[in-house]
Amino acid sequence: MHTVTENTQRFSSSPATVESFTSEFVRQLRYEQGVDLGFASSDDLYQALARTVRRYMIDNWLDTLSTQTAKGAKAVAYLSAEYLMGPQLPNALLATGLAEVARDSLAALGLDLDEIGATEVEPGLGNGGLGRLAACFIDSLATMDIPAVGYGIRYEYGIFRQTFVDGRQAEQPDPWLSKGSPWEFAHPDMAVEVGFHGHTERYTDAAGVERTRWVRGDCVLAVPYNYMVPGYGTKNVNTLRLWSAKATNAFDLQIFNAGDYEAAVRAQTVAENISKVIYPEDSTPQGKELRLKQQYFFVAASLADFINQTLPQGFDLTKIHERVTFQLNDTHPVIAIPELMRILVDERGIDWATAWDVTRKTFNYTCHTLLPEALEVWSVELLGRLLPRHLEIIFQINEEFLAEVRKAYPGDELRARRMSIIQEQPERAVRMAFLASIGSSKINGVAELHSQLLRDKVLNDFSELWPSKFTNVTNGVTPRRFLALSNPGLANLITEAIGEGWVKDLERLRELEPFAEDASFRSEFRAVKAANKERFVELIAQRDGIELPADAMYDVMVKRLHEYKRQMLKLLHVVTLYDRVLRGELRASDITPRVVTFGAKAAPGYKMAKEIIALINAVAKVVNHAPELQGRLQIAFPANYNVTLAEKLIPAADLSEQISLAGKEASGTGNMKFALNGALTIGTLDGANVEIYDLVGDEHFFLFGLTEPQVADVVDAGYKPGAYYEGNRSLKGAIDLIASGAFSNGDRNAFEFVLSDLLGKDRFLVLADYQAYVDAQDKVEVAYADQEAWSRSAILNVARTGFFSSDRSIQDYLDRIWHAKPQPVR
Ligand code: GLS
Repeated sequence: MHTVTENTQRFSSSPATVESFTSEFVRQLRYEQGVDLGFASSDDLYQALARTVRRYMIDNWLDTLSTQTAKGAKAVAYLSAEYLMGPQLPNALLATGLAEVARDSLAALGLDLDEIGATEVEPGLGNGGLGRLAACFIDSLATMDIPAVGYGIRYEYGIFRQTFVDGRQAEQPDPWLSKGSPWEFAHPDMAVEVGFHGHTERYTDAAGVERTRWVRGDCVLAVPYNYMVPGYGTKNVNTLRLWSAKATNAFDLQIFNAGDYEAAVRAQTVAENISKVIYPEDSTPQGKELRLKQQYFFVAASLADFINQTLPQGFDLTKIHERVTFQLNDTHPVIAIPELMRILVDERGIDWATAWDVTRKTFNYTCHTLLPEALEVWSVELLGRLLPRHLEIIFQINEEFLAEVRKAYPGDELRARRMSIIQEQPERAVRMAFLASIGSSKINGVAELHSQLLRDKVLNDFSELWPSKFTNVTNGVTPRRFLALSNPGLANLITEAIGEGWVKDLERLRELEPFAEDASFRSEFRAVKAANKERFVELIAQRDGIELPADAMYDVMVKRLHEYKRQMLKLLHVVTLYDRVLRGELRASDITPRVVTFGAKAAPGYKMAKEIIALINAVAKVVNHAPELQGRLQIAFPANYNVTLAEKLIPAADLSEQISLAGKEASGTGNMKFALNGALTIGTLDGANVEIYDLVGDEHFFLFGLTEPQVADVVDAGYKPGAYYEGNRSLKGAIDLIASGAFSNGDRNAFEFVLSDLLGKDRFLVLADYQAYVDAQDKVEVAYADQEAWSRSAILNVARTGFFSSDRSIQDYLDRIWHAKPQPVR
């Protein structure tokens, strides 16, 4: 139960009583679901409940729309291929302030709110941090009354459901829409046609001007589905508009009548495939035609929608930048840049120079990576075939841009070649990050260190040419979902200590600092943490059949499985403890009871990541049954880590593992959620860890590992992982134990793929950071033994990480990039 009290129904357009809520619920059940209470299935109950709650947001939503339209103020259009929303019902209850009323109404009918809520299937329309960030940002935009719309794709299948078969990852489809979504509003009447293929041709228009047009080869319909995005503590309810693909001509009756049923619906299948499934890739793009189609599909629909539906009729598009800023969430939507050029030049007859000036003022670009392999490129061949006019436009942009470079750096032909949008090797391809950088007003990284590395390394030539284009906006997370909702115990404790208001003004958590010195507050804080562990233990027993002790240190590493994030390093620590116990170097009774929890999906085509998952499960199987370690060390690896699980797990954590190789994690946002919920971080100076470390202070953070410049030095000097292995007894012990078959029924080759890479290449310097990590873990053990000091540190982590509210991120975007203003609904 959440009792964050401040968001009462005062923002609701029609305040609900238990009676009115109950009668609406029963009405929904009867007249929308078509069932009697006595016959309702759990899904009927969920659908009716969701529609009941939704009903209390709609008036505000429509008022928001009319307010924003009437004011004609500048809007933010967030273009993102992913929105990892998480469960909708609890957030809607929080925003409307209806949680208590709903609970009481249902109870009066003999129903349980939590039980009904638990049947919700979360929309997994994102892979990880990038998609979750987009979801946090639209929450903050709504809360801060900013006219904003999120544009994306309504994937029919979300991110795959992970299961383990013999410890190995298997992927199941996620048909999240199979029972329908009560949160969406379909508008087939507002569908937009999106074209592909075809060719371009020159022609002379009526005024005698030479022009170009794109003759599209085929078309699909983009059907918008609207979702409400309720702000917290405000009447403002923004819109998330997700596009679904439909065939223009679903069905060819002539072919059908001739008997070829499959051919008759082929067009439908081809069209609808576009929004069928989200690509399960995180940080590495897959050069798939369908993916480029998805990108153009949602971006073209979104631009057309904004221009034709949101802007007043006849609006002068040379002023579009005064009315909207299109934020490019990574490179996925970057094809929007040539698309706007095409609209302005080809469709509206605006001259190229003016159009280019306007386009650059309209877009801004956020880069979310540092991995060179994650910078998307599309082959010239594919782009030219799928979007011939866009390729021409890109070539022209490039030509003019290179002329500018040559003028700025006469004679520096190498530089011009480096900066060209078109790469020549290994194949001719369009570098989307370069196109984004050239076509945007501002380019931002997502943490201080990341933005610095963008300037100094990844986009160095561009930052030399246009230093003032570059800025930083450190990521943030919504305190609504990740504190108020997910950790009601802590939320109440905070409110009791410092009063209301912090949910919308998270820096106020600073006022908690003196409470860290108060023994009775610390004891209440520990009680909350203990209750959160109990709650998690219960959930995981039910969900996964995993039995866990509640009275242990919860050491948690949850994030996508990626070599650079170094789940291997965490695993080597566990294996080291086991190995040392086996050798008699360490008494098991000296180990602080710990539950090491992993949660991680691997991209289905990422072999190394999948092998590491198998290895973690193999180690877990042995360690969890080793008689020596009973009650001391246990690994929990629940399958299918998602937002729903995160909301239960993060509040239970004591130790947050943020151990990526310095210079690889752009920001991280899990790191923020853990600190905000009172976990201490063990981490490297990478991504936003750096800022967390600076804010919470060295005393309250377990820092270890090479820094980014040190990493560069080690690599430049010719890194030899084998030397670390040979030179470190406990590291050698751990690796040898794996190689001996101890975790694979004696099979010495089972993990050869992982181990030979580690000893031969180790691209992410796991072995180089091993000893520092194990030493830092020893410090964790000592620190945890002093529970008073530990809770003091944990409370200070909460008090000092208010900076990481996504409200602050959005304020930074507004001040540094967007310059849009709040338009509160009266
Ligand atoms: C990511 C980065 O890897 C994360 O470090 C970052 O926190 C996130 C949001 O900015 O973006 N980039 C990516 O492709 N997936 C991510 O999670």
